[in-house]
Amino acid sequence: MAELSDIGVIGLAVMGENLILNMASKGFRVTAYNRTVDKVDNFINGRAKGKNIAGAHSIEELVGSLKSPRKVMLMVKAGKPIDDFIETLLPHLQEGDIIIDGGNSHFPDTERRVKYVESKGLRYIGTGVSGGEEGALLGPSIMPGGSKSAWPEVKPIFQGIAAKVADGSPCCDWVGDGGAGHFVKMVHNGIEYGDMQLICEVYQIMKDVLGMSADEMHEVFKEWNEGELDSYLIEITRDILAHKENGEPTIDKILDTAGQKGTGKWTGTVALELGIPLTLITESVFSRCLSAVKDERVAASKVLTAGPAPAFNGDKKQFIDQLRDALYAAKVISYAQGYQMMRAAAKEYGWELNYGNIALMWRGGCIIRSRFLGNIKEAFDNNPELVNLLLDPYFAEKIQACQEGRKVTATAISNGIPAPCLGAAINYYDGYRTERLPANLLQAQRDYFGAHTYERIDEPRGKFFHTNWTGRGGETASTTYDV
Ligand code: NBP
Repeated sequence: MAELSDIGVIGLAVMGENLILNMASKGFRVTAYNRTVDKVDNFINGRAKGKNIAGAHSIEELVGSLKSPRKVMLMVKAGKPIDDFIETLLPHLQEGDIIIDGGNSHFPDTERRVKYVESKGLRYIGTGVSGGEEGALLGPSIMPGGSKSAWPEVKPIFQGIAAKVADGSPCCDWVGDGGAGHFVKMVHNGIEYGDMQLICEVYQIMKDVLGMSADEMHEVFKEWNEGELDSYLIEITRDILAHKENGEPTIDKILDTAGQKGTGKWTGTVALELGIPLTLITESVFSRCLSAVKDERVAASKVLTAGPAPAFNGDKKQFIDQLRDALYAAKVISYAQGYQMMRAAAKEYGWELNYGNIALMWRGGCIIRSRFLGNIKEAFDNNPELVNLLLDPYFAEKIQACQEGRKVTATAISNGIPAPCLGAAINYYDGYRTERLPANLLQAQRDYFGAHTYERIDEPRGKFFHTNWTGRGGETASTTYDV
């Protein structure tokens, strides 16, 4: 009888193939299957040749090749294909077997699928896998959630193939029940949107306000990558700026419209549903939307000509330091908002999230990997109940030391350069630390037109008042006061 495999993987596109090769390189035997079966033979006779990888030409053959409890990982397009494969697999699997979805599924779908598969006596894991093609092959960040009893069964494989940080800790740990794994992956992707847009805003300010060349910017990003901004995205920006095509910077030839696949939009939508001010990530999604209407912007640039022309006559070196501070502070604020959202979701969905471990999972292998995620891990390890990252002593001190960075947003506005995410960051910071916001006026307006009532500063919380503002209204208050 042929040797049984540790795991089966369905889906031989870029992620599936590379994950299988990664698993095999770590000593696990894998059976590969794909809807279009030709791809199985191509893979087995190509990249998988001579490795501990078997090919299956049917679901029966795949399931029959696996050790019990069987583990089948789906690396296929998110959405209906996942539901279809679950239905196809169920009749062939036995109680206790495990179906794993490693694609970018939306977490409510995973919540539903966990319940459904568990109702059939099997177990289900929905896991975020980040790091793209290279990560999948050499070590991704893996964020699994779902049927907790399945975790010990897959842990050796997942932690075996995951990226490792300097002390050898794997960038993979159990996230939580239901759709928690895919939720955390969604927030990761949202943070990725924010980090990318922040770097882009800094790039445009350097280019258009300071008039820096791609080579000069390359040098600045190179230097930043050796300090506390050290991260994958700063590193690739450094390299992109140095890339030349016929002696000219390649970056200057690229059309300024950005695409998106939807995970940033999900993050913003869920933030609105949870009532979390996830302002920076949401602005980064809108920035991509605005970039996409290129023709409209070109037409508008000919009509809306009023506005300042960029001109800088300050100390360039000092301003570059302020840019660095603004970027660092805005990143901290973005992560603070992302973690607030995870706290809110944990409460809403009954998940027990370990925030320090989440930072560790993102510390390596994924697109947002960075040095400062190590500091975030420390912050939550020191205080797992930390309400807001900005209140952690390390980050509170750091952000207070970055105050010169606020001049960047002011300079961008006075030079007519859009910087929505840098602006969102400083506005959130100032809003969060403001003891008395103008919401007294807002609530008065609500009470004026809708009798929505208000609380008073000279009365205990929870007592509600209504004023007959015009003398014409009645004394009846609405019941819709909701803070
Ligand atoms: P794709 O997302 O391009 O999916 C290709 C796979 O899905 C192939 O195996 C294809 O089979 C299968 N498939 C499709 Br398309 N429609 C199907 C259907 N109706 N029924 C059954 N199978 C179907 O592959 P990928 O880029 O490797 O990504 C896999 C998952 O990982 C996705 O959820 C993706 O969002 C996620 N992800 C991707 C990346 C990345 O960098 N690419 C990073 C992180 C996560 P076929 O060969 O028969 O057409």
